[in-house]
Amino acid sequence: MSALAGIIPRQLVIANNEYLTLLVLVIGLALVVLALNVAVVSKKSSKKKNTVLITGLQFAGKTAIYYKIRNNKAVETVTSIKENEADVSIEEGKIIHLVDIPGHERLRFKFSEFMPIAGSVVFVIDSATIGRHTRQAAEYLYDILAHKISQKEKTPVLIACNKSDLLTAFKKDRIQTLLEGEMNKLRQTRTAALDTQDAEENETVFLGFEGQDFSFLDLENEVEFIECSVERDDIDAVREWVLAKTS
Ligand SMILES: Nc1nc2c(ncn2[C@@H]2O[C@H](COP(=O)(O)OP(=O)(O)OP(=O)(O)O)[C@@H](O)[C@H]2O)c(=O)[nH]1
Ligand SMILES: [Mg+2]
Repeated sequence: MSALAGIIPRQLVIANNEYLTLLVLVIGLALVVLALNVAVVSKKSSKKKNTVLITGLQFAGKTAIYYKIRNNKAVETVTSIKENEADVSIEEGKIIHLVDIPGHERLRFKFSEFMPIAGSVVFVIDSATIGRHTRQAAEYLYDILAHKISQKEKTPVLIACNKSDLLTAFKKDRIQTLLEGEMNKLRQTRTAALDTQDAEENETVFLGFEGQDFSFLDLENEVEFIECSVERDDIDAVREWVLAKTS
C-alpha cells in the first residue's frame, strides 16, 4: 500500500474510495427497490388468484352467500350499500379473498374495480324472480363476460341459482335457456350500438359466434350453473366450485 501511495496520487485514492461508496449505495438502493417490487407483485398475483367476486342483482342473496361461506352461518341481511370483503380460510392451507358487490344498479359497476384481482366470479340469481328480471340479469352478466379483463383472462363464472328452496324457483336449465335467449337479443342491440360509436372507446365485444344463437358453451370463459339455497343450508356446491377455481 505504501508502495502504491508513492505511485497513485493521494487525491485519486480518496476520489476512488468515494466512488466505491457511492456505487455500493446505488446497488444497495436498487436491490431494496427490486425487493419491494417483487413483494408487491407477488402480493397482487396471490390476491388475484384468490379473489372471488360475488355479483348479481339486488336481493339475489349475495350477502347471504357471502356470510354463509365466511362464517358458515346464515345471517339476517339488509340491502348492501358497500361491498363486503374478507379473507376466508375455507380449507386448510387455502385462503380466499371474498368480495360481495352490492346489486343496486348504481353500485354494481363496482365489480369492474375488482376485475384486475378476480380469479373467479359467482353470479347469484334469485331463482324465484328471474322470470321477471331476466333482462336486467342478462345485462349485468353481459357486462361481466364482455369485460376486457374477463375476456383476456377467461375468468370462470358460476351462475349460482339461489333460493331453490322456494316453490316458485326455476330450475337451472330453465334459467340458462332464459338467459341465453336474452343474451342473444342483447348482443344484437349492443353490436348495433357499436356500429354507431367509436369502436376504440367502446369496450363491448361480441359474445359467442356470429350467425349462431347465443350459447354459454361458445364462450372461452367457463360458465357453470348450480342450484343452491342459503335458506336450506345447501351451498356446498358453490363452496366446492370456488375452491376448485382457487389455487
Ligand atoms: N328463501 C330464500 N331466501 C333467501 C335465500 N338467500 C337469501 N334469501 C333472502 O333474500 C333476501 C336478500 O338477500 P341478500 O343476501 O341481502 O341479497 P343481496 O343479493 O346481497 O342484495 P343486495 O345487497 O341488495 O344487492 C334476504 O331477505 C335473504 O334472507 C335463500 O336461499 N332462500
Ligand atoms: Mg347484499
